[in-house]
Amino acid sequence: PQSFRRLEYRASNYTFSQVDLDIALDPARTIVKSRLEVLPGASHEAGTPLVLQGYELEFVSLRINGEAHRQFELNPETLTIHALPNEGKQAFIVEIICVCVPEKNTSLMGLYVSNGNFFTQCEAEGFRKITYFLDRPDVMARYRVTLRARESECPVLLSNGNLISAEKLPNGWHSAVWEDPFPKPSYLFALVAGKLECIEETITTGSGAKKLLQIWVEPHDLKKTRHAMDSLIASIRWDEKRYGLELDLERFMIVAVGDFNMGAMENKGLNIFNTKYVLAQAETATDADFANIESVVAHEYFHNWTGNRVTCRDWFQLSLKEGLTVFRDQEFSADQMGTESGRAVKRIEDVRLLRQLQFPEDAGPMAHPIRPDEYQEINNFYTVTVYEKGAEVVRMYQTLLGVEGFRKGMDLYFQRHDGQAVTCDDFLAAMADANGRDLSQFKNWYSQAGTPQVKVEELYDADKKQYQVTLTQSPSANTAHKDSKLFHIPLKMRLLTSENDQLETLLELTQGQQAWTFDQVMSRPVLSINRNFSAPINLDFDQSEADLLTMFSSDDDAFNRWEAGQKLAMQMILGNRLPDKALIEAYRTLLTDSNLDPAFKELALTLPAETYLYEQCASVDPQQIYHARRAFRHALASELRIEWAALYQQMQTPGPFNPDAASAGKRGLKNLALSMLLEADPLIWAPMAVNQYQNADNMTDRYAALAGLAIHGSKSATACLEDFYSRFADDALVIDKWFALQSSRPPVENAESTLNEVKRLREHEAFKMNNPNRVRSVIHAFCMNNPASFHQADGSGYAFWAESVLALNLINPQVAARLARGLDRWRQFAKPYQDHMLAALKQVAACETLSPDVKEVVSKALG
Ligand code: BAL
Ligand code: ZN
Repeated sequence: PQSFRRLEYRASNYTFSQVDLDIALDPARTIVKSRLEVLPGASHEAGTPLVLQGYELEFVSLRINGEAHRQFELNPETLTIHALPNEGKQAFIVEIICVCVPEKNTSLMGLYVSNGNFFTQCEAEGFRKITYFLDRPDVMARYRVTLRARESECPVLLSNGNLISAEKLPNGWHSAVWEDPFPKPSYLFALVAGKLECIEETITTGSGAKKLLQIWVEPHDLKKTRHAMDSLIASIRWDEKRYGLELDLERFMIVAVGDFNMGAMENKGLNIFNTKYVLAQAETATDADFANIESVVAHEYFHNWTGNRVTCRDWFQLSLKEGLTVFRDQEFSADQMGTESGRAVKRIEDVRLLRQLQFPEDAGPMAHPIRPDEYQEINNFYTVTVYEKGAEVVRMYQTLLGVEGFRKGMDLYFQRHDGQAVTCDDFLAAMADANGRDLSQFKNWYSQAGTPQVKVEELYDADKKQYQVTLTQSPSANTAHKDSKLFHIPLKMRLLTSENDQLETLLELTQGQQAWTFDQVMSRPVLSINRNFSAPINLDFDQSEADLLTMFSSDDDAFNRWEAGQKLAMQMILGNRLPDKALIEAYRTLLTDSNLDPAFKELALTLPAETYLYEQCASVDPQQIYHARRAFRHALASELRIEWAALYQQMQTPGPFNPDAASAGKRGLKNLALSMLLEADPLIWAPMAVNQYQNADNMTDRYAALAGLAIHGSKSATACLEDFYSRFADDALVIDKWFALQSSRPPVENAESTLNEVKRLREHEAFKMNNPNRVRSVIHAFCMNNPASFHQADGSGYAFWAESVLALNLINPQVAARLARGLDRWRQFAKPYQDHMLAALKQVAACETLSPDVKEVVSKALG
């Protein structure tokens, strides 16, 4: 397979100034006419051919400067045009006609049909499935798009930018012309056509300009769009206030589609979203759904500046836009929480996700720097490393430079690069120059993979009242090599003392080992370090359980307070211990503290995920970890049952449903209490759960009750599951929840194995192998989100995985490749798991028709 390397970047030989597209939409045969104004590129060499990318297209004709042109070669992935006028030294016009077949497109890249409507997905390299093109992000052009379709089938015709005109055509056809005033790369092109309706609102932005905002959905979903619209307006306001960035187009549209590979896509002025991240109503969406919609709407909107106005020079720079935009959406969501403790809760959630998903990636065969050096299939690099670790790297600039310094850097970045396709180095230079800082060592975060480790050693001299901390950094064992460079690591710290007289300071660890001494420390302090998770590292700090308990009860940094509790629980679970008396009492004090945010309590009482526990073991026995964690949870449930029962009552939220952070936090804690009560005694508490299930006025409560019953093996679960299905049979997103709940159910004593149930769900009339949301809710949920059921000693889970990867490979390579990542960490497991995983990987690798996507993942796992 072909590999692409970052250092082999060459500027394009040719570029386009203007692109005119005329697209006649037909599911079976869409005719695409393009007119390209071609210019020699910055590195143009006279006489070189123009090589356009094109994939799965039927070529019809080629003209240059109005004349039929025959000097070209057609290959499966390229159209190479020779004998260009004037050796290509001056501008010329290329006109191409080609055909694509949207109804046959199950990859959901390029132009495809979903429920009778047309949609596109072009990032990263989908535009080449629509027409022959220089399909690379550094070729930026103005687009004028004419869409034609049968009016009865496609009354709505949308593309990027502004609507210029619309007209009726003969034979029941009609057309619309759209023009995007901003030059853009092809990956930001979009069209949507079909039977859709919208809600709309006009707002006035900071400079006084009027903007039209629209959210387009299938007509029956209109009632579920209010929250997305509110989220969009809040995002627009936030970006004006925090970064002085205004919406630049006359209109901004969001369209929801039920068949979509990712969460959403930031096409200029025409964002296309997975329905999952648009549609919400109290009865059908959980608090988590509401929060996710707000953050994804914000993320895509923020891309308008970080991604679209300033884009990536090449795909190795993906984190330039993604890391930065995730950081921006995290900050937005934190502000939306409305309180300091809300901000901390959001930070804890973000770090938990990073450590559950990104740390394992960085420790496995797909480890890559946030700016990768090499890939075979770029679709495989839309990873938690590029996104979430990328966001951590951006956050570290802000930690080092301060909020104001970071803003100065952003301002300079836009001043220098608006309208350009640039690199991560350009972003770093803007941050450094705007603040007069030397960030040359900080660059290593972009080039080295792996989670660094920082060892902490402390020394307190009671006579001298002196405290010393020594920090030693080392690269991750997975990615270290002889030329590994040192990182620039910002670590926030504070000495917790009974006098409470030490302030928070920022340590900058830049050498292999550094020591800091603090004077006038009157009593032995407890060190609170890497506060608010200021750096994405693993701490190697042998803190005593007594110190951890002190932090868990009183650290003023909410993140580290939470972290201390997690560390205590983790050590006990891994040591196969139950919570000791001191920890139970600490939990009890925390749960009954009426000054604490309920959302924080919920996080503090939620145990580290199994997959995070795996990361702490040299040889993972998944069943042993599952049982140790479950026993620990059971002890917490029983020992604190009086507190759980009281919280269940206290955390009720009477009155109409409100998805705001405070209400959601209460519901979260109430539902954790319910789950703990069911854990303590399913027989006693099942009737209360059934009552909550039946009488809930919102999905959060209804789903939590249903999940509690199913997970804890209650006899009432079956009837409630049936009821749930019939209540919501017409709502695809809710039926996804129904599938996912059953597929992610951990093993239940005396019940059928989850695998058998998953196999039955796969035969269910509502299961569709070509709908990514449905597949993710059954197959991915089981293989990637249900470790205790998936990792069976007989290897049956892995055989199911292999069969599913191979089936999906033929339908949708991206969805298949995502699932293929499920066995990345096979080497980490004990026998016999490891042997069965290896066999399953080899079975997939042996397939002769593997897509490049799956092939890259599986060969790296085996490599
Ligand atoms: N650019 C792909 C989808 C997203 O990150 O917003
Ligand atoms: Zn993004």
